[in-house]
Amino acid sequence: MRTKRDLDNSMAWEPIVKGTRDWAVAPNLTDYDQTRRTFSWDAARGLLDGLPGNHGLNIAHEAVDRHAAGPRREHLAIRWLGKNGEVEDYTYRQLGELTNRFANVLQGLGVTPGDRVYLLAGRIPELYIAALGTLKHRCVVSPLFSAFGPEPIRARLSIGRARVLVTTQSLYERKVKALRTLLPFLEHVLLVGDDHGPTEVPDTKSYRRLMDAASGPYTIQPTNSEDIALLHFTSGTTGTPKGAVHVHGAVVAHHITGKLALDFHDDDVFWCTADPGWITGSSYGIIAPLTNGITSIVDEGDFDAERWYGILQSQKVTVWYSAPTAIRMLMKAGAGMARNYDLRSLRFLSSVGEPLNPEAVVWSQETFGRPFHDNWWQTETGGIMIANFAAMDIRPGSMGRPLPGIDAAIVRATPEGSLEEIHEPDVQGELALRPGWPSMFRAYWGEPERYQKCFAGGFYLTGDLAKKDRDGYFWFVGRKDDVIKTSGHLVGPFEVESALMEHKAVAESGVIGKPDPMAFEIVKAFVVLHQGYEPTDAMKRELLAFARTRLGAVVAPKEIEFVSAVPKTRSGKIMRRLLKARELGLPEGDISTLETS
Ligand code: 6R9
Repeated sequence: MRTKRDLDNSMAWEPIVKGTRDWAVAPNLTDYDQTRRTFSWDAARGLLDGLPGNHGLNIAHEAVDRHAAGPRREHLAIRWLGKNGEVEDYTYRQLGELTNRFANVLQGLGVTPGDRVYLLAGRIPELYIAALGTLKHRCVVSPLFSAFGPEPIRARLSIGRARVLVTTQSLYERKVKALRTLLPFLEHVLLVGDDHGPTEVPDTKSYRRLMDAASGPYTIQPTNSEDIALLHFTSGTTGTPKGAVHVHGAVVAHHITGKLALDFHDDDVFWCTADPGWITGSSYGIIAPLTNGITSIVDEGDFDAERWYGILQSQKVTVWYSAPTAIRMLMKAGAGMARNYDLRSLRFLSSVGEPLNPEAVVWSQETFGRPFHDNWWQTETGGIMIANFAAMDIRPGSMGRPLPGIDAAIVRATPEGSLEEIHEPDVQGELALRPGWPSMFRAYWGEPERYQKCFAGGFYLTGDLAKKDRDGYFWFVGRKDDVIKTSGHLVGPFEVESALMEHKAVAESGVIGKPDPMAFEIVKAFVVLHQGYEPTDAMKRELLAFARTRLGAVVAPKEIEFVSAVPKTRSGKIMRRLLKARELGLPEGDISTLETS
């Protein structure tokens, strides 16, 4: 299996040349250069309705109401597949009614536009209904991973000062109840029963009862395209999690990237495997397929190779959006398994979140007769920025080319401290984007300075290192900072270090992403123990369990190593780069600021 280190050699892979005339369905974008030349965001905006009476742009209107009132009203919007085999279908009309009810629930509780409504649940229908209903009521929706432990949940609820939380009874009891005294701003907790029924739990309200009592009609009030719609948390190297703020106008980018990068056509059955706790699961698991009026599959279950192939077959999925870790797990299960299923409905396969190794692209071409199309974006960009398009030849290992309307560049700092674009091909620098696309984040919640630091020289700086080849294809090299990508999830080392430090035996810790053939990276912690504590296997197990209880499985370290000291700069910053270099047996680089005493 190829890892990140091998990606440097990947330009040597044979391109996958796709025929341009034998399409069963012609791609939406057939001539890249031509589309780039003629593209305008105004024209993309023109593909949407806007609220009746020229009352602005609201994501939920574009995603639900305009279809519920039009020729696609009886079209299947969401098919939900429960983890125990249940199936629930929601047409655009039904989704319109249910999201109206949820908007009325918020209204009835006295929740007002701009208030934050957080969602903490697995992929259940109520999550999707609440998200869209929240947008109708012009509140800010913030979906959290249900796999988070209490600490990441508390931090995120506090940063955005959640007024409402929609969650399930069991998640509430396991993860939120004990935090309530720390969350005085959290006024309403709406619980979905574990059987999706009504609940009776002190200090909470029953989602089902409120929905049953709510009235059906709801008119979305005028919405400015700059009104805040989504708050999606991401991680940095230091400090608290960052709440990326997205506005209703972002829907223009969601919609057009669905068409151009994911090649949505009217009759598509689309399956985005991502959880809405991750931006992919919001932008493409909720918004983009619905604004395009197509059918979206939502699977509650976790990854399981047989289950996934079964879904592709039984639901006749045509467009599939997944992530490299999952693709590598399918590869591990073997191409033979895939051949037991009829996967001929699949037309377009796409991947995001981590480097997609060239081998995986070639494997999917051999196994499905279709290559995975890698694309690149971030929580901050709100939508796909760089992509391998359906009509374009694929260079396995490359992220593709910028979307029409997106100017991407490779930049570096000059000796004078300003920023310059690197025009020579194949030279590594920081991947940067010219601001101005509709789904660009508008702030980090409550942190204007942190936001400002992302911009310089007329660019948004992504924090990723990349190269651009002579034909304009972009190649991922690595992260500039120390954030960790594990199974597609960004993890901030500081959040993990802080949680470990709360254990009485831990004096210090430094956390890195250790390369992993399956998950891209795993979270590894180096730990210094206080005097009097022994670095035993039992202590290791205790710390792993402690971190897992506090942080949840996604964020907690998978590996712990005891060390006598954590290397730090003279100013006291943990040198995670050095820990990583040592872990990999690489040269330790410039250690001139390393504290030696
Ligand atoms: C959508 C999403 C963003 C970071 C990004 C980069 C990494 C995303 C990638 C990729 C290599 C790709 N990343 N796509 N790396 N190839 N195709 O993933 O958002 O969770 O904010 O992560 O993920 O490092 O900067 P987010």
